[in-house]
Amino acid sequence: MTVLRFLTAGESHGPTLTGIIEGMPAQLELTADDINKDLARRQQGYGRGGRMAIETDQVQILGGVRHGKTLGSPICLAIGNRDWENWQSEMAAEPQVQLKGPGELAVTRPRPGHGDLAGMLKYRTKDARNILERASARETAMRVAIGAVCRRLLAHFGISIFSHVVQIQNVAVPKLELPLHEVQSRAETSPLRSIHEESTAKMIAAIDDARANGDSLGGIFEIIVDQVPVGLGSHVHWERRLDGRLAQALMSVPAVKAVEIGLGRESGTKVGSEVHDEIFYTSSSGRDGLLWQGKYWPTAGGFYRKTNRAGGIEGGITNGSPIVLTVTMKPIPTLYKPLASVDVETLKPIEAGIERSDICAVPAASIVGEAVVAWVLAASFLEKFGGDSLGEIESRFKDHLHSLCPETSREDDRL
Ligand code: EPS
Repeated sequence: MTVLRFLTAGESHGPTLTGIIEGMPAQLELTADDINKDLARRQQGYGRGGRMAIETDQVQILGGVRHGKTLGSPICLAIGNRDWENWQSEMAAEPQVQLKGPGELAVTRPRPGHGDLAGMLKYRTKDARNILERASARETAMRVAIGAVCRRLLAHFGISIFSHVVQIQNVAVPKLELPLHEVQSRAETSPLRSIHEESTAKMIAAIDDARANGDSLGGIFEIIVDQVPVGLGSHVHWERRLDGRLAQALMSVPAVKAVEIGLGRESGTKVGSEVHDEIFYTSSSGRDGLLWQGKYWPTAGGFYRKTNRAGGIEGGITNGSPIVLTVTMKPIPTLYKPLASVDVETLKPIEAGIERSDICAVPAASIVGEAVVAWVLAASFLEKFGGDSLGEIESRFKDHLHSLCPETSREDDRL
């Protein structure tokens, strides 16, 4: 079923992060710049730590692309870690004879909330570095690169994905009725990806407070997928339901603790008539829709809704409304004023270790969220319309859009 797959490898302070995507069609325009833009977006946001001052993430495309277009072969990506320079002995692949023993560089004070202790017990090591290097959110740089490739595919078919931060700790952005392009442009120019300047100032103050107290902060962000056609995902089997797949992908982003779709948790507190989106139909083709090949295509034929409480998914299938996801991130586990822990070597109580970290990374997490959503959508897009080359996919996509409209689905309109 899944025609698209990827693997990533690489430690936070190792030489490089690597990713391979298999299943992308041939002929898709793709350059390193397309990917670097998203890598730069992930590095921003008020509240980040020292690492982002060291790195300027840049991708190298090592396979699968020739003269600016994909070949249909596996796409191999690499992002070097500049910080590797400072970690060459600690993170060397070869045995290090100058070290006194395996414990010399060991990190033995696990941080509550991080993967340190559970990972050490699972992988039978007394050095948390063997765990934290891969549990680190550094790994998300490659997921953003892979998501950027998926975003190119989706953009070719008119589908766009963006995000904005709606809460940091207890500072919530008020609900504003803004056109989606305005939400997007405000988020892109805000230091916290927030669409409301007053809230941004309060969020910055909250982050400054947390920093002064040696603490960290989480928050909530929203992801919107716009101009998505009806028919991605399926109701027929559990693992094909798009809502389930999106939730899994988003929950796999470090520190994400909750994912909501549409009304989300609020839907459990309302009656059905306040939750479900009534169905209407218009035969006029002038309604806003998916802009593709210079023409607006209604995303669900002529069917439309006046509300979008479902968040764009019914029965595990996109219904033509924008997909709206709300994602909650917990505070980062590294605290500069550490919590209680136990030294795994001495088994004595001790303060948790301190690894360089961020105070708040919610804006960065929202870019990672966009990327993993792009991945899930690209995979389900290729399941529905897939082919070896872009042209083949375009034919299938056009056929689907035609089939949705009774007025255009005549046999002679088909490709
Ligand atoms: C991050 C890289 C890490 C952290 C942060 C995010 O680099 P370093 O550990 O060298 O500072 O800054 O990771 C975490 C918060 C974490 O818990 O691992 C990145 O590239 O986003």
